[in-house]
Formats: sequence, structure tokens, C-alpha cells
Amino acid sequence: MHNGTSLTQFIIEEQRHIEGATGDFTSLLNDVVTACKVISNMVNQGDLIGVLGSAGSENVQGETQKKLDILTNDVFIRSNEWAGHLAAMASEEMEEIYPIPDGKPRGKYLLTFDPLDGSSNTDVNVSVGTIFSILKTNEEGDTPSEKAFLQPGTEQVAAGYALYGPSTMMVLTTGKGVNGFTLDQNIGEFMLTHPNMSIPEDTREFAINSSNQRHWEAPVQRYVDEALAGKTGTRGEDFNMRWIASMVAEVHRILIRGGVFLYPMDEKMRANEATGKLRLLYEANPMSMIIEQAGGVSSTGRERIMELQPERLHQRVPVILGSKNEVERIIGYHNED
Ligand code: AHM
Ligand code: MG
Repeated sequence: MHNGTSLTQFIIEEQRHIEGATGDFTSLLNDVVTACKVISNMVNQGDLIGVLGSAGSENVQGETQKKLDILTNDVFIRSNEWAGHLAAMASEEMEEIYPIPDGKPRGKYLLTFDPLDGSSNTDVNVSVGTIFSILKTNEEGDTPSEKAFLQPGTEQVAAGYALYGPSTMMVLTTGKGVNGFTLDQNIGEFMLTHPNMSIPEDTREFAINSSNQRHWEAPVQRYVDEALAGKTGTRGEDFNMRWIASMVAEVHRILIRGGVFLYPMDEKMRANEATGKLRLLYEANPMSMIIEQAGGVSSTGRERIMELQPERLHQRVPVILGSKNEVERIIGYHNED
């Protein structure tokens, strides 16, 4: 018998504090959680059920899709299209939005997701995750459009991620702090294990793909140079570096022990007319909400990510997030530039 708080119990109890709540949102969150449990099981079984490897297709971003990208996208659609809470969904893996099909009831929420972030890591059995964000539709009428999704991150009603690592975890915010739950495989329930997560304000650890170093802009070059100079440099302290190439795992580490994550703008992107690597609606906004709710800071280097007005569904942005004092230092370097 478990004495802890299950995620289901947690979200029902949270709902009781919201005046006029109909249970719609709670029920939507439950469907999202179910989808993540199914994905967790799929990822965990790996080659036993033949889901690893490439699907031989490309997504709208021109990236090669893994079999798991397609399968997990499908799990999210099927788990969330039937209950009547959503007007439409949008996914990193689908070019167009997915309005709830005719014949099924439509609701007032919008769901955006990256069903399997870091999927280049699946074949090598390294942690991956699912990222999601919930918005309220601001459109009248029956036919949801892409425009409804183009809301700044500050409008998010909830955001979360599931991390498929040594344990499967769900980290969630509804705008009142951040809570972490661990999947108890024996009973199939997420249990509250990390209440009120908060990011240490200071850190001596950063995460960046340094193979892009020659393309970085001056403020990022300066920050990393100073960190690498360690005790003998201007910072006067040694730094540590990590790069998992799974944003979910990276953000999770920062939530637990602090750190900075950078996927900045660079000259190569600029030459290719790219606006960043990570996607605003599926990756940057939900992660920014979680980071800010846990006391951290999230910025492009020049603007607060959550205040950006999205212009396109698949828009990409530079991302610098994590421990408050360190991210503010990097923003300062951008301001001086
Ligand atoms: P994906 O959504 O196609 O998996 O791409 C996003 C991932 C992030 O999880 C990670 O931070 C980044 O891409 C890794 O990029 P790189 O391959 O340049 O190291
Ligand atoms: Mg992704």
C-alpha cells in the first residue's frame, strides 16, 4: 500500500482550489499522463518490440524521423483526441495543426507537444523525453486554425515533460510551482517524489554543444571562454560541462542541481536564415515556464522567451536557461554586445 500522493490525486486536489473549475483540465492532464505512460513503456521495450531505428522519412523541419518519433506522435494523438477537452493539437512531428476530427467533441484547450525529444538518443539507449504545453483557445467558431496556437508562452495554462531515464519521471507546472513525480512501474502510477522543485541560483556547470563553437556570437564565446579559464581566469572558479543532446534530460539536471543550458543563435544559423535550433512552441516555451516557475531564468540572450510573440507554428528560437545569476550574467554579456 502506498502512502504517498499520486499524480492523479495531486491534480484533482489542485483543481479543488480553482473556482469554477469543471474538471475538464484535470481530465485533459490525465490523458496526457496516460500517453506518457504508454510512451515510457514503448521506449523501455526498445528493440524487443522492434521500435528502434530510422523510419526513412523526414519531418517538416527536414530532420530524419525515427520510428519512435512517428509511433509516439500517434500515441499522443490517439490518447488526447477523444475526450472532448481539446480544439486542436500541434506537434513537432506534424507539418499542420491537428484539429479534433469532425464527429468527435471539441473543447476549449490546445495541446502542443514534442512526443520524443532527443530522439537521436534512442538507438544508443540514452535518456529521452516528451515535452508538452497547454493553451486555451482564443478563437470562436468550430474550425481551429494555426493562428490560435500563436500565443506567447506567458499564456500557457500548464507545461510539463516526461523523462524516460533510469526512472520515468513527470515534471509539471500549472503556474503554481513545479512538482516532480516518479513512475512506480509496479502500480502504473506517478507518485509525488519531488515537491516544489527549485533551481539553485548559482552554478558552476554549463551545457552547450561545443562543436558549434566557431560559429558562436561574441557574448557566448566570452561566457564559455571565461568558464573554461577556470580558477586562473576572471571568474576565479573551475567549471564543469555536460552535453546529453536530450533537452529534457538537460533541463531535469538543472532543476535538480542547477546549471545553464545554451542552444544559442550563431553565425551559421544566420547564414542559413535560421532563427535558432529549438522550437518555440514545443520546446522553448514549455521548458521556460517550468524553469521560471522553479525560480530560474529563460532567455534568447536578448529577450525573455515567454514574451516572444510566435509568428509561425514551427518557429525556432535561441535558448539560454537555468540558474538565475548565471543566465543573468549571460544576458548582461548580450546587452553589452
Ligand atoms: P529533436 O526534437 O529533433 O530531438 O531535437 C532537439 C534536441 C534537444 O533535445 C537537444 O538539446 C538538441 O536537439 C541537441 O542538438 P545537437 O544534436 O545539435 O547536439
Ligand atoms: Mg525536440
